[in-house]
Amino acid sequence: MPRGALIVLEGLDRSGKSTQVDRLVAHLQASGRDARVHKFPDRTTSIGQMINSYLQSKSELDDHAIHLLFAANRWECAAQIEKDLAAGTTVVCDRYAFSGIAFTAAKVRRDTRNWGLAALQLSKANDCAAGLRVSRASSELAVNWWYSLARLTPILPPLLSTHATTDTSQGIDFTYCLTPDTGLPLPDTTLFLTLSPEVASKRGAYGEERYETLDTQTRVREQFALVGREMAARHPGRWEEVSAEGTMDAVEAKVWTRVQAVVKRVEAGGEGSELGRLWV
Ligand code: NYM
Ligand code: MG
Repeated sequence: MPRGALIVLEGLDRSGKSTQVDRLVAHLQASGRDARVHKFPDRTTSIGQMINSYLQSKSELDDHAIHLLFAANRWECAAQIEKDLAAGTTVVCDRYAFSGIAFTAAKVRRDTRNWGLAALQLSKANDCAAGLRVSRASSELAVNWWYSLARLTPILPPLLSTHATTDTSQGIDFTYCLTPDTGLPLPDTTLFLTLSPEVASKRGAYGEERYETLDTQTRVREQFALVGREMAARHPGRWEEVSAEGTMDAVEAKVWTRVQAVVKRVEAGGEGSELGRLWV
């Protein structure tokens, strides 16, 4: 019996991924195949519950720690995915390691945040009302504006050096981001649903979750482009962009055409049809 195919759908929040995943599974089943969805993060496990609480801002975690939890959440499901594939079931993942890389790598770089923190510290030291505004300001612009004022005072340098050495939680290297998922089952194809962050944000209000802002989604989109480049270099032919700008039916048809071709190739067996390992 041929193994099942591993299919991944990726995209920004509100790109229509989950809808397309459901429709794809319906197509697979209607074509007589066994198919199963795996959504990441899988919030049902105990690791998934920690992730859920982080996404809902009920807990704070170091950027590395949450990154590793997302990867661990995939690893704890990897054996089941492989088992399903071996049994001939097609597995469709709603997000995978690529979201892991893009969302973490998109986090604000260390420098900016450290400047902001230092400015904040300084403002507290001076008990300055303007500085307190920085603590509530979410935009880097405000932080930078306050910093340009703050740097004119002599108290800043020692504060900066303190933070430069103690705060290592912001800004994570791209290569670091992809490492923890090395060796996971390699998707036979990943379809990246492209939608400009502006259009996505107009599709309906973002939810309450972390990362659901236009600013973050724009940075995530840039990182996804780098992920696509990495895939082209390391696993050519396994990353495809599919425009998600059309109607749901139009997107559904494009997704099904592409997936059908991949599923048939895997079913045919032969060279290159065995399950690969991500980044290996
Ligand atoms: N997310 C998802 C990550 O930051 N890293 C990951 O590894 C994965 C799989 O979680 N904004 C982010 C992307 C989403 C959020 O996903 C929750 P969803 O599909 O909205 O439930
Ligand atoms: Mg979401």
